[in-house]
Amino acid sequence: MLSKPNSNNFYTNNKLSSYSLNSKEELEANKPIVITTALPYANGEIHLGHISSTYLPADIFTRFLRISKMKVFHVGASDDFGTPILIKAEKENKTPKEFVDYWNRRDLEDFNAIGISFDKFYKTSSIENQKFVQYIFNKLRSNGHIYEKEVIQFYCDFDNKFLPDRYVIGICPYCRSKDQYSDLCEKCGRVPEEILEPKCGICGQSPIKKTSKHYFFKLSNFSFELKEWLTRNKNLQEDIKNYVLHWIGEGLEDWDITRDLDWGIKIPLEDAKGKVFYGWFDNHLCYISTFNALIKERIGRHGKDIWNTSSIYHFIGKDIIYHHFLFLPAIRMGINREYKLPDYIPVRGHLMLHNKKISKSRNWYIGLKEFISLFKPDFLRFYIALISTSSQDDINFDWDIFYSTINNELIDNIGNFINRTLSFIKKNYDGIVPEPGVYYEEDKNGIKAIMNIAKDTGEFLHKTETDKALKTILKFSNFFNQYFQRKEPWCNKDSTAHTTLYISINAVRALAILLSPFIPKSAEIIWSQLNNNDKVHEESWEGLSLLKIPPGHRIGNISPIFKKIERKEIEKEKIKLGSID
Ligand code: B3M
Ligand code: ZN
Repeated sequence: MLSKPNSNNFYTNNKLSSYSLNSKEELEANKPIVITTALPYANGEIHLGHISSTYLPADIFTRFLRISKMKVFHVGASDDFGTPILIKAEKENKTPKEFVDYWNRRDLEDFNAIGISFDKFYKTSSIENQKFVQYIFNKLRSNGHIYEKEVIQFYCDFDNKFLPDRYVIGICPYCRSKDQYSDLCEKCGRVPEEILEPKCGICGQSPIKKTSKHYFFKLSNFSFELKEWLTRNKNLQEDIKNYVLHWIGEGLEDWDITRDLDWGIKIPLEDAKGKVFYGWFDNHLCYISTFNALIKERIGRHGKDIWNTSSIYHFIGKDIIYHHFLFLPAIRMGINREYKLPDYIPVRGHLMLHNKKISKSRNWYIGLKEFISLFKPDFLRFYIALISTSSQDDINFDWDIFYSTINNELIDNIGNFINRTLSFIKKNYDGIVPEPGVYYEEDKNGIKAIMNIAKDTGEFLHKTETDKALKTILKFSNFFNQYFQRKEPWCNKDSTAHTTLYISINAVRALAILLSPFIPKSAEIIWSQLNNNDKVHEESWEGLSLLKIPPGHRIGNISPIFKKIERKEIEKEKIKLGSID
């Protein structure tokens, strides 16, 4: 069963016909892709829940598309307006602007530290967003989708203030949960029409009611169009679509988009002094205004045409479905789709911490900054990516499973294979990749595995199924560990061993590229130990399935890529967290 390919060029130069990305129409057309991630409120630090529900899945997807040579733009921003921010800034004796500027910087620092790679991270309070939001409002108004109405507002006589949204706390009229904000029930995800047993959020007294003129967006104008859009769009998760359709069936309430506050985007009308837009009117528009600002910076053009010819992805967590499946598309419909609607809205569930809901106030919580001061950011990315399903199901962070996943899967499986291949060549061949000799069945299977892996993993990544993609990579690495073990290249230095090492080093190369969307820093280290001149992220996904490391190539300086986590480090974190059942 011995055979030898005519020439190694067969593997190195051929374009692999088995691999094509034509499963999606945008890839065929090489359409640009716009990726947005839900905007973090500028009032507290990024924690593991944010990373797992939104930013990491989006970043892995972004990095995968970049290395697949797609034109991709990932935009984000801090969400700077809203009453919780005002309340917190007041407590800290800061102006709202000082307060949000601090958190905008801090968020970006934290995102950078964990490798979330934005093309632009901006803010809802940017001048561009303010102008854009006012433009959209005027357009909605001239299209007849805005009306004025006197509303009876809560007013606290004690604090001398109108009390919008989070300044009022009470019982959700739908699900009867206590201590819910008047603008969003965190239990059932709905927006209460009228909260029950209201209390002032500042002083705790019962507020009185006063009238004030507000502007309303006629969400009800769009019931039919929304239904049609939801039904037609095949890319949206079915279960979500069904209950959003159910909400529409129950009848949509118009939205009050005005607040009696100073902090916010001003309503561009003479008789609307002292009023600003509701945060949920302006924040999702910041996806577009930030994109436009990015395109202006990059190529000096208006972004509209590019937006409208791109595939649009909005990555969100499941508690903001209502806003992204109804409010956001309706507003785009209300401006005659001057900016196109999303093609995809990947929605993910919450991250639980040892099976309990994350809560900062109950100290059941792990801040991102603290986490990465203790463990490599790539460890967190690897673990979360492996458990993150592309669905609304909640996933669970568990210190013991984190420990075993990193030590057993990342280090004993992937790290071990990479390290043993590199160090074997270093020690026994002076760091020079030997010329392959005979190819046995197993060797051919190894080559096949390399040739198929770009496609197999790419298909999952394309559907933002990071967990399945990473499991496929783990299988690949496991296969090569066994291959190396069975071939026993340490027994002799003949051509059998040479073939093994030649194939193995090319599998290491494939792994570096495969892992680059998941653990980008570690992938660069693997790449430099292979002694490649460029950066791994400059490679191409398609090319990872080629055997591009030739015989005679000299590998670089090597050292173990990862260091195992010690049991005591984990025990310390568990103690910090307190009672784990
Ligand atoms: N700032 C965060 C949240 O409700 C909110 C998202 C806005 S996305 C346009 O989770
Ligand atoms: Zn509720």
